[in-house]
Amino acid sequence: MTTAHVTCPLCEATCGLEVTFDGDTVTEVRGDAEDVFSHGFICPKGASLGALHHDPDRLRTPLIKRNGEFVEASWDEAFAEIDARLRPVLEKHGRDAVAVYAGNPSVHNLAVFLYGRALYKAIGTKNFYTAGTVDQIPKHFSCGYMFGDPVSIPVPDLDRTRFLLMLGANPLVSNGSLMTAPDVRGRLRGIRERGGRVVVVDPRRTRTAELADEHYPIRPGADALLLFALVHVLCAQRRVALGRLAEHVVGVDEVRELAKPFTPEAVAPRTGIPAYDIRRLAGELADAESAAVYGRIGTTTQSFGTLTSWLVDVLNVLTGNLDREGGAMFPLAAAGQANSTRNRRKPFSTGRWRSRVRDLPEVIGEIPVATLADEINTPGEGQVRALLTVCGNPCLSAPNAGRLAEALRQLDFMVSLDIYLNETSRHADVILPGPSPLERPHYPVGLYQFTVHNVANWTPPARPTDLPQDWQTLLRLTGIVTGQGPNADIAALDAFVAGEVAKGAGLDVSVAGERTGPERLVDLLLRAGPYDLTLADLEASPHGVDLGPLRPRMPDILNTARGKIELAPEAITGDVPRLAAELDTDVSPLVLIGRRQLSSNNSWMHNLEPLVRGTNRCTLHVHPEDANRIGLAHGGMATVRSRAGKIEVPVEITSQIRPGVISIPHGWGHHAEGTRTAVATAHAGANSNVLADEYLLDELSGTAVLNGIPIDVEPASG
Ligand SMILES: Nc1nc2c(c(=O)[nH]1)N[C@H]1C(S)=C(S)[C@@H](COP(=O)(O)OP(=O)(O)OC[C@H]3O[C@@H](n4cnc5c(=O)[nH]c(N)nc54)[C@H](O)[C@@H]3O)O[C@H]1N2
Ligand SMILES: Nc1nc2c(c(=O)[nH]1)N[C@H]1C(S)=C(S)[C@@H](COP(=O)(O)OP(=O)(O)OC[C@H]3O[C@@H](n4cnc5c(=O)[nH]c(N)nc54)[C@H](O)[C@@H]3O)O[C@H]1N2
Ligand code: SF4
Ligand SMILES: [Mo]
Repeated sequence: MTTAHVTCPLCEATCGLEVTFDGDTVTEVRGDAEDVFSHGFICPKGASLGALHHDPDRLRTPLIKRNGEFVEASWDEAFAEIDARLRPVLEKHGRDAVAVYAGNPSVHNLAVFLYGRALYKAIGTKNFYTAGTVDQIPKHFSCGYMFGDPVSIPVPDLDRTRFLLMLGANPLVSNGSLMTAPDVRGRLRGIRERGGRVVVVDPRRTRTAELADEHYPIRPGADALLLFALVHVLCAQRRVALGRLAEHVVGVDEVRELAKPFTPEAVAPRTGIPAYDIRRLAGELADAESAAVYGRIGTTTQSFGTLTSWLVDVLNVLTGNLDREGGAMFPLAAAGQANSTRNRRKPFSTGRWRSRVRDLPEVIGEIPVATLADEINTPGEGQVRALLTVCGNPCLSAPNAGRLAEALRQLDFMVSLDIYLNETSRHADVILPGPSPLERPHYPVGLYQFTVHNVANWTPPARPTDLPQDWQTLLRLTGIVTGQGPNADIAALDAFVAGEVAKGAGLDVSVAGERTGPERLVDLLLRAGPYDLTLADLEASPHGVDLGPLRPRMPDILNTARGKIELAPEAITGDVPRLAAELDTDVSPLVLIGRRQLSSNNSWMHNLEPLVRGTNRCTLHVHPEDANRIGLAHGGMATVRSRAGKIEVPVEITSQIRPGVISIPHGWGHHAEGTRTAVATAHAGANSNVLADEYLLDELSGTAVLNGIPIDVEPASG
């Protein structure tokens, strides 16, 4: 028996786990009680790391499609095939003809996080897509314009705050997002034990709402109205108190003006929250000794994603809680901290290029995935003819998934870096797998930028593997797209990447000694970081290094042109009239929202028996009143229709959802032909993104509306 201590790479919480092996077999995974951050916390997904490692369906060799069937291939054959078929597309049709889609695990996979960029830059396409445009891009947009850097996203100081106002987030299930915090339940209880309060705004009475002091079941998409009304009350009652932020803020008067029409009475019908409650909430927020407003995916993947994301921080500023202990603070990561004075960049801007077909602006280098199908379907110069997916399953995660799947069939060539043959990778011509989480090193560079407590924890590979590491695969692809052929000198390319990282950090690359790959990059990033750490220091601390509670970072953090917090940037406030128009618009009688589930990880962990056993979870939640009116029976089937498509799902009647709203979780629908995920197929469920409309976007950021989709429901016939 041996044990390994690993940082779980499955979600944003970064829990420390202790994995026990009998030889090469995982016999147990439990929370590492000595982990400096998670103190033994674990969730069902983390506990299934062994099942993932041993999953017989997980790919272990490259696959090449020959005459419509996948056959196993050697790595050399796979790269030769890619070279032979991708290079002609680049040469004949140019770089924009090759699109990239990078999915969520790109952030959770160290090699992809560090080396993906080199490949994407080498491809040089404007058609760069990620899961961000079905996720958090509105927050990058708002913070980019307010603070000057799209990664300067404040996180609630969970362990010290006395008041938490949380909108569109269910961290008891999601384990937190843009808020790296193992054991959110314990931390929220801590707030209450300190005499503080937790307020949740969510159309559903979620587990998080159950634990809270107050729950407001808001109408989907109305958060910006609610937040504006809170701003209105603070201004009207002269309760704006900037505190020590005062000298750093511009735009307060503009915000006060903009908030005028959004009285509690005006927004009450549309939000479904009584004016009286809104006033009381504003008072509680202003009175709190310290407070943090936090919004997550229910506030970003909706019509007013950017305005909502902006107003969250407007409230943090107006109450003097930004960058203050117990408020909303900016972490200081040990490695890869992009937003400090050492790394001054150009102030944030968007729309540096636009999408060809729908003229949608680029945000942080990305085009909305909602328009990927348009770019594939529409002939003309710059048409997308080849696609590389990296750790992504857009056929289940992107809007109008039905149309996207059809579009993928039209591509000349497609490559998927994926560990499964699933709904998306089945469309590929070549699939390149990678090592399991237990066979690669890990360090959550990206997630530590959003942590509620500064920590650093390095994970060496727990087990050896015959597979190439993902960074080697990415560099071989980089060789191909730069015309060096399928057998480029990986060591030379790696040295180049390391040289660039060292240069950016003002270091000589030789300080990292003999190390190569991600080890060398992380060592360089740590050395360049603010804590004077090296990788050797972390190697000597298998349970992590505690770098202390969050500390104020103002004004160092500010990177706007004026060096101030821009409370009312035009790029954002230009969308306020669209919001004001909402006050007079009729609402759809029935809208669809999503919901996450403890034992799911978006679309891709449904092939693990321990996570799918039990009752079918892909059900439609509907309030008893709506069920009665529509004639839906508990346990019966419903047909759900939107402009984009139609699915059938089993009905679960529950008063935990507000009337006028139905909920279906995303990431299901594993019935596609030609996949190799036996367990998932046996628990297929339905794909809710067949219903999501690719033309409904948060207008500023291009992020898809996945919450608040107008819908028709009827009992399924037969
Ligand atoms: N309706 C609706 N849709 C949503 C959402 C919603 O709330 N509602 N949420 C959105 C959000 S927030 C997100 S982030 C997206 C997620 O969207 P995606 O990132 O497109 O989808 P995932 O389900 O995360 O799929 C991850 C893929 O990566 C593969 N994979 C996992 N680990 C590895 C690895 O280590 N290496 C490689 N090579 N591959 C790996 C998996 O097999 C899977 O194919 O979905 C979005 N879609
Ligand atoms: N177990 C599990 N954990 C996960 C994931 C998973 O699939 N499963 N996915 C991971 C990913 S990629 C992400 S991005 C994070 C997301 O992390 P969270 O944002 O915490 O995720 P959700 O549980 O989807 O919570 C969103 C909530 O918003 C509510 N909501 C919907 N529409 C609205 C609205 O208009 N207004 C308001 N106020 N609320 C609304 C929904 O009812 C839901 O409860 O979770 C991550 N963690
Ligand atoms: S909460 Fe997230 S990081 Fe922690 S064990 Fe579960 S999946 Fe892993
Ligand atoms: Mo996400």
